[in-house]
Parts: sequence; structure tokens; C-alpha cells
Amino acid sequence: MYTLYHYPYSQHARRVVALFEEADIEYNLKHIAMDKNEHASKEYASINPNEQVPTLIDGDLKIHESNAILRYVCTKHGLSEWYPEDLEIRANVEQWLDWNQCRFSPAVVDIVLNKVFMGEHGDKLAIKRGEENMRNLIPILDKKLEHDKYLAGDNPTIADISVASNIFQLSLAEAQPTESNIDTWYQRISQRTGFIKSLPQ
Ligand SMILES: N[C@@H](CCC(=O)N[C@@H](CS)C(=O)NCC(=O)O)C(=O)O
Repeated sequence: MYTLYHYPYSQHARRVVALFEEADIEYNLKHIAMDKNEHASKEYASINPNEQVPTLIDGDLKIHESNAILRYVCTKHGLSEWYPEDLEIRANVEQWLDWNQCRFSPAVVDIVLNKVFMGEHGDKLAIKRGEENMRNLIPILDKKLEHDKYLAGDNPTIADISVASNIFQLSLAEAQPTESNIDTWYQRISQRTGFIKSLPQ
């Protein structure tokens, strides 16, 4: 059975839980107490040298990088509904997975880490940088969803799970986008059972 090193307030870890739940795949969670700096312990660094959650263990295989984990699980279980094989649809899934990691995530982390988790030690300049970047990023996402139900077309994929995990994260800082296309899409994806089960209790 899979073991997932996890922290409930990690959007990167939650997106893997959401996929497991959606696909009805069994898994064990190992809680890494990030609030107690457990991710920076020697023991955990030997599992994930980046000192980050999530890490997936599948037998002798250890994988970090949440989107790589999503792709691995889909490929291993043939979850073509979540990771479509059609080349054009797949290209869109890849595009939004990478957009989420390279463009959206840094802005989300700037805002949520510094506003919520760092408390009074939060970096005000990082919050400002995150908010400025968000002003460019949110219209890109909103426009994409103007005519499409989901990020890669008519059906939800791991790209939606991945990006939606960051939208929930923004809600922790009361910074969730209110644009109508994003809101309509987020209502769809966030009402799915797997997504709900991934949320912090
Ligand atoms: N690119 C990584 C990012 C993982 C990540 O940033 N995890 C955060 C929690 S949401 C973490 O462990 N942060 C601790 C740190 O960077 O020191 C992924 O997608 O898995």
C-alpha cells in the first residue's frame, strides 16, 4: 500500500489525497508535523532531501514533487479520466500543472505562508509581491475558464485538482479569488467527495 508523508495544511500534499480518494485507491498517511518543524528533521530529510511534504512511498520507490506523484499514480493505475491519453488534452493538463507549479504556486506561498503561517514573523514584502503577481495571474485563470468547464476541457483532470488545492490555500488567507468563472469552476471541483475528504478537518 502507498504511504504518503503528509500535512493537512499543505496544498501539495492534499492534492495527492484528493486523487487517491477520487480514484478509490488505498493509502496510509504519515503525518509530518510541520508546525513542529518535523519536515526539517534528519530522519525526514533522508526521505525527502528537499525537507518538504509530500513524499510518496511505493515499495522501494520514493517520489517527491506533488504533480509528479499525481502523474505517477494516474499512469500506474491507468486513470485516463484524470490524466487523459489524448495528446491535445494531455498537453493542456501538463500546461496547467506546470503553470500551477511555476507561476501560481510561488504567489500563493508568498501570501499564505507569510500572512497565515508565519504570523507576526511574516515577510510583508513577500505578501506584497504575491499580491502583485496575483493581479496578473488571476485574470489568466479566469479567462481560461470563460468557455471551458475545466482546465483541460469538459471533464476534471489532475490539473483541476492541483490548481484547486491552491485556491483552497488562498482561502486560509481570505484571499480566494472572487472572479465569476473561477468561482463557478471552483464550486464544481471543490464539491467533489475526494476534494472534500482532502481538506483539513
Ligand atoms: N514543489 C513541491 C513543493 C512542496 C512544498 O512546498 N511543500 C511545503 C508544504 S505545502 C513544504 O513542505 N514546505 C517546507 C519547506 O519548504 O521548508 C511539490 O509540489 O511537492
